[in-house]
Amino acid sequence: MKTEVLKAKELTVTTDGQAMIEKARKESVELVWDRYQTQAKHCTFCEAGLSCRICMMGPCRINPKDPQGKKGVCGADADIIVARNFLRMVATGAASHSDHGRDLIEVLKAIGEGKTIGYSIREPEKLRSLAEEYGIEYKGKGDLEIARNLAHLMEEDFGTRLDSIKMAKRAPVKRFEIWKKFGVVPRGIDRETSESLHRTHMGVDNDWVSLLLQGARNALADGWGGSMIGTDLSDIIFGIPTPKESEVNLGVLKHDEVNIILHGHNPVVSEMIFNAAQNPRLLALAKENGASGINLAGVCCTGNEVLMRKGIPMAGNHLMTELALVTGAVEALIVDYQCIMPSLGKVAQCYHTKMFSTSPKAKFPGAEHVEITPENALEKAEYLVETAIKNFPNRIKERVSIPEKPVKQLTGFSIEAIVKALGGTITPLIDVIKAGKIRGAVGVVGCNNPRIKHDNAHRIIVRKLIANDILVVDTGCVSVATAKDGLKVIDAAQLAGIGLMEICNALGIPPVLHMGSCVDNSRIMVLASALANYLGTDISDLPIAASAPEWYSEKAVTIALYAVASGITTFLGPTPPVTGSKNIVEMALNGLENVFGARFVVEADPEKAADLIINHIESKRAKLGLDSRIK
Ligand code: SF4
Ligand code: MSK
Repeated sequence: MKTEVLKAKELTVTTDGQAMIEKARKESVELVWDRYQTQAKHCTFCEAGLSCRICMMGPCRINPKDPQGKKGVCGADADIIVARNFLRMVATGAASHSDHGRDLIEVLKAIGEGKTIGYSIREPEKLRSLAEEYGIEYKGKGDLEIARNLAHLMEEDFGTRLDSIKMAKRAPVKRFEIWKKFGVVPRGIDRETSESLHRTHMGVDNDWVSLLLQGARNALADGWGGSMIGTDLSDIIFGIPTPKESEVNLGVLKHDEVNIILHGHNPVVSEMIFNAAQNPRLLALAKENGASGINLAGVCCTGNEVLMRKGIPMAGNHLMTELALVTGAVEALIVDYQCIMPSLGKVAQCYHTKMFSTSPKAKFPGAEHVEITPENALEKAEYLVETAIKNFPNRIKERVSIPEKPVKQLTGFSIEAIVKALGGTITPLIDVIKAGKIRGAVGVVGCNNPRIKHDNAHRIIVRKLIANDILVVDTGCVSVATAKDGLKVIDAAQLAGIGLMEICNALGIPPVLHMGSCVDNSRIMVLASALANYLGTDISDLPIAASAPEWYSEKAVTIALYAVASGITTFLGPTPPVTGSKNIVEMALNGLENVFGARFVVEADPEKAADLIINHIESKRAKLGLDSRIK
């Protein structure tokens, strides 16, 4: 079937993206949008969540037009099939974040045991505060001993026999009681994921409500467990992010330097590449090879990690990863795991770019595998940087195009940084929300998706929210979209409503605060919890919301579910594959309000989605007895 070639302007709102799509077309490089189009019309059974292939009596599918009609061979109806498929998505997302968290525990353990060169405890105070939370008697102990003890107890959290993981207790008491009431207090992190897979085997849990509640428990084990451990340990090992200036878009690549792109999610590898890129021997080698320096740039969430802590510039988000290579200016693409398209090795081979995989869990076609462990990380990182440098003379100058000048951004808004900007306590934030200058806050998070014009929904929603005096915090790929749109500089306060503008100018902050990578949504949970505790209420009472306008990933499904289960109503762009079950749709859009005090809202039109979010914030204000702009 011949498919229409869409113009670059129809695929992305970003001008650097448009330029590189056009270059790729001239150079016959296949991109994500080309493959999306060749998939033609999506299967309506799969889109509705009504196809099942979990056993060899099937595969089976139920007609979306007659969902109450035919059953699967085993007798599963539409509700069971949709719920099982959904729970498997949640389990995969939870496994991904939590395995990332586990890798950081292993680094902490290696530091404690003195087995690693290059990693250290950067934040001893945060280490001690976490040790206290875990009940470790730390007085009189050195950092390394505390690190060993903490690593041990955090490993226990993955398979604990206790009835709750440790960090779930960070939630407000009222929230924890709701979790208890509905039987969704997260137990061991691995246990929840493993149980989800068990329940979705043929002939185990065949009650759609029970399957969905297990989804909530599994998601909470991620949000208040695996992800939270990932964030806190990254802070301890690599430093708590503080506000710093940086730049964004493909213009951060340099004509005269060795360009190395860092992609994936875990900062363990990128931290060592950063160290290696400071090595005087390698800097001299770069000069010998005709380059004036070594330039690191990030993409996706590894990019967010090194941007938040080191100010390393950001080249782009999920749909920009292939396009970064199309510049022809990248000597090496170094990846860890998650959201790394298998196509990248092939795109790299269209240029002189060398691609390296580094995790034993994630290998890629067209990539050289250089396995990095806490023990060998510095040595291997130096090898990777050296190989990139030696590749610089292979750059074909005629094929290089770095499309535009970078945009400035202010990043690094950890909770600690936000509290510091507020003068050391969250009281001023509560006060300005009460006074109505800031109406509320929204976490805009998540990915890009080739089904949607790249970054378009992110820009529209975030601009409209700040114009209506709603503070935006963002993570993941959204954070790149808003930075490229110029919303992460203090001057962007001019685009905010009068109240938010006044606060941003007074504090010297942008109206859109970057809180990190996708595991760092856990920071948003902790902040929401602190606000609720301050007011002696529950998270679901606060004038806050979450939004994922362009999500694609199973991790995003898990994040959205733990946000709702934590009491935060979540607005989605793309519709999740659940429409085959009327019961589940009704539960997601309405019924969950009676369980968690929050629900899902699906609205693909970003203008309408922004209006719905604003309305939600104003209605929460009214319920709290604060002034409301609801007409
Ligand atoms: Fe078909 Fe049931 Fe097997 Fe699924 S579990 S493939 S619905 S027989
Ligand atoms: S990288 S999960 S596309 S945010 Fe975290 Fe971006 Fe989504 Fe991956």
